[in-house]
Amino acid sequence: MDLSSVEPGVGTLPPRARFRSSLGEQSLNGDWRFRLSPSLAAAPAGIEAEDYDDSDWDRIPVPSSWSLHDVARRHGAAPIYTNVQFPFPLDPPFVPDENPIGDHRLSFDTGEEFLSGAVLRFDGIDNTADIWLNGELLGTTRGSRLPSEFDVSHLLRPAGNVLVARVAQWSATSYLEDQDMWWLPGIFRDVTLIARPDSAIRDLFVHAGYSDGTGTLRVEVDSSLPATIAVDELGVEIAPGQTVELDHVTGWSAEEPKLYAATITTDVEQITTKIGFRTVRVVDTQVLINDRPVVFKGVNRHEHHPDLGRVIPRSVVESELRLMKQHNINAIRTSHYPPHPDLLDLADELGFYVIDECDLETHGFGMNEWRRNPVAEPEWRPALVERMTRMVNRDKNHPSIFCWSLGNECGTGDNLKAMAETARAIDGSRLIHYEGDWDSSYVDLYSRMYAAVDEVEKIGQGVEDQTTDPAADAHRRALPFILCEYVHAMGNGPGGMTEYMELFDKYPRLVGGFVWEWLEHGIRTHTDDGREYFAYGGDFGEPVHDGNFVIDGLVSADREPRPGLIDLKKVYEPVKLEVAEDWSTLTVTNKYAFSGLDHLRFDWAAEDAEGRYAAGVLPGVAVGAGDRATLALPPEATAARHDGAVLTVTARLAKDTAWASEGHEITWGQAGSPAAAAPPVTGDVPVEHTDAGLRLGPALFDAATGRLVDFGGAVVDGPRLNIWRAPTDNDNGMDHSVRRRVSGGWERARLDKFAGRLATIAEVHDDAGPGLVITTRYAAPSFDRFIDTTVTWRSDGRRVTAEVALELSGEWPPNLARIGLDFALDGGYDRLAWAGLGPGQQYPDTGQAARLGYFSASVDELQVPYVRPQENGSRQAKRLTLSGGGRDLTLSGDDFSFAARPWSQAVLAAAEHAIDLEPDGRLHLTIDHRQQGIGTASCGPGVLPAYALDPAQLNGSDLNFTLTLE
Ligand code: IPT
Repeated sequence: MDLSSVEPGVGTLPPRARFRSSLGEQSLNGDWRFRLSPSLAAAPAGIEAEDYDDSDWDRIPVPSSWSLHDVARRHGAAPIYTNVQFPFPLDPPFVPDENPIGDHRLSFDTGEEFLSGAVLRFDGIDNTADIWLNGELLGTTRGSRLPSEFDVSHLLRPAGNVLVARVAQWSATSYLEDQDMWWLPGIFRDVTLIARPDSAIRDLFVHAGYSDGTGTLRVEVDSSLPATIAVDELGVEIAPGQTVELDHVTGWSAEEPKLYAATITTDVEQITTKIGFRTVRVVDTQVLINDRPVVFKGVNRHEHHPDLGRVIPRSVVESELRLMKQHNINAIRTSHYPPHPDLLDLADELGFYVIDECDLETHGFGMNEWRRNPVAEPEWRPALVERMTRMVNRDKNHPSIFCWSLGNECGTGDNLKAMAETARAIDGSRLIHYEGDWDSSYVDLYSRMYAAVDEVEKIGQGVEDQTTDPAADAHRRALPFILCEYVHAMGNGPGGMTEYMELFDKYPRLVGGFVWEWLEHGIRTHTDDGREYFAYGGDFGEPVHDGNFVIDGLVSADREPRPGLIDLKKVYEPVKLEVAEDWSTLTVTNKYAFSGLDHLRFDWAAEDAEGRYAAGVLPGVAVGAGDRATLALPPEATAARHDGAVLTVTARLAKDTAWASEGHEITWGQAGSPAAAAPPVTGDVPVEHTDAGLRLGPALFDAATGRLVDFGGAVVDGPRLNIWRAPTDNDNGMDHSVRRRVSGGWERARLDKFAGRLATIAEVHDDAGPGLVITTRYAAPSFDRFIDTTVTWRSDGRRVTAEVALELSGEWPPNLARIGLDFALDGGYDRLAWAGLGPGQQYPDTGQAARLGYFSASVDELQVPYVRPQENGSRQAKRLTLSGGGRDLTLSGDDFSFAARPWSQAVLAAAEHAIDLEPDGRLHLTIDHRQQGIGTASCGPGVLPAYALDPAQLNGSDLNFTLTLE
């Protein structure tokens, strides 16, 4: 094997489109013989021989990522996760001698139809393989996520064919495939034998454009036989190369993904394919699809499966794309390689705008000042251009693809320009994308990742800084702007999505963005005693790794939505519904580019503490694409308004679609307010001195600590001031272990170690009646910064009110995590009901999906099981009732937030995986008066100033609040 070659694959056929012909295909997926060796030197010789005895080899399914299979794990294979850094020395084109080799063998018989000519196709082998059929070397595959086809016409026989693949984990081309994901070698996509006699069609190129109601169709057919192309639905029959203009064609868009079945027929075969009429153009810094400006509400999608690695069953792909559609996502960037072809078929059918990205990333060279970066070294150019050629040819017939991307994070270099030119020469009908060269001189979109809101706004206004090369400036200023990655969905968050969406809505040049990323890449793993968890970097003993940075998705590895996805659905809503404060009108903004609202129905419902008490439908909501209208709400809805009530207007699908059923909620709008805060009590019972402590109505305080120990029979420990939280990934910042950002400041200031000392405890008797005033000084070890917390307690005999006043002194880090009060409760409280925002979590800059209303949940249900545990589960309320213990306890106040957990915050912070969290038998309740936002600093900008909790800015109502317990 030549593992240090920088050349393209060897022995492969020229690339072509993928299509299905009546001539037939045979899948060679299935059980293959498999043998793993630790290095090429240790790998067995002679395996290509037909009579090689592989009877003592293991078996492995093909396709597979071998590191996830016991047959390989037993021999030392393991997943490796690195983000930017290469796990081996940067010594191109060489790779380490320790280079796992997976030998694969399959014997197969085949049918008559393959004997007059056939092609063998590998859809993806990571990283490189030598392939033999019946003892003869066919060639070498390179380019893990691109197909390689070999002509096997001269070798195939009806029975006893022996196919051998020697797969190496590392080769020179590993330097081109440094994507932020697990390194997972194997034959991970399908292997197929395809009947292709000389007379068969070699390639097909469908050109189907659309403008102003007219479709234009031309199909190039590479065939030695005459062919005809028929689109029955349009009554069209044309010859290859002939152009027809068609009236009354429905264009293809993500909103209305109309496809027409086409048949291409020759004397020997029939090919069926689907055509979508779609033209993409850049006009006045906007992207027009079929003449309409489009906003891309996208996500980055990697391919990962928690049990199978890079093998994703089609049913999983289908359900995840449906899930995307159900969450108002209309665009996918196939980060950072061409996806399994099924994805593109489904994107055509379900309706997504796709950026198809080439299998290329050389990010790790950046750690060495980009020395010897392959995209800048001439000897790599043929391989890079060939990769682009293979992607464009494989995927050129998909209407969903509006844009070709050269790759990701490769710095700059002339080979990228050569790739762009190559793509344009094959297919001038789509845009070209590459983010890494900010001058953007050879691309059609100005693309950036993680740019901050203020910079994006400048770009929207066209007043951004000049390009590095002044000659490129005019070109870039004429380009639409896209965020190929933004808002990093790692752990709790991302915060601040709304602010980006507002910019996309406001500035035509800002054509949208792609959230990083759709999916977490956890690997399902079990402890010795059988408990399940998702593993991340380092969990397989990798000496070099990037920890949980691989866990950064809107859905978990098994496609369970995280709160970020629920929020994104609201942020990406295609229709905006605004209910007037007095419930009299509804303002509807149709944010679709093409669709009216006929496919939706609208209903309203009014709810108060007793539940839903009035509801109805809204007839005739007709607002054209891009328009806005204000309609009167039905008089019954307006009349339903009263204190403590909420009106919700909901837009739902009026009938079943390919991705959701009739009734599926698209979005909603609300007005009203659940529950007014109960008025604080006036003190009319005196303090009693008892053996157990100081009693004030139902509250009993420990005289030595000043803490509440019993409330109406419930065993309580609190309140304790809490200004910290279990750091979120966004608090930790991008470099989790070294350059901690916000949470680093907390750690240095020891906010997690704050403890209170009772300063004074005294009785008062003033205009507001009798009460107990307790001042506690909170401080951290080693430092002289204090928060003096004074709580004045009063009771009417049944309830108590705590009036809290904080006073900060000393020097503080730039942010606090929260201003909260902690309580721990014994006695089995395990259910919470609240009036406020729900049902999901909400922080100052997240929780766009949280709605006004009345909610209840078990403590279990309140937890978000992040793979690496961290602060989660906060909800805003005016009134909160705990039950399941002795007597119900109710807390009320002006808007506060609460989090309730079966473990302490310290335990939450220390846990590395969700299974490290074990309930300790108490309910840990934090009542927050203020909290710092979440931001998206795990990769990108931190919390926006409006959502930061800066101690220097705290005043008045930030430091004074009231809570009533009953
Ligand atoms: C950016 C990468 O393009 C992407 O693959 C992923 O690693 C993401 O970051 C973080 O999860 S690159 C980053 C250094 C801006």
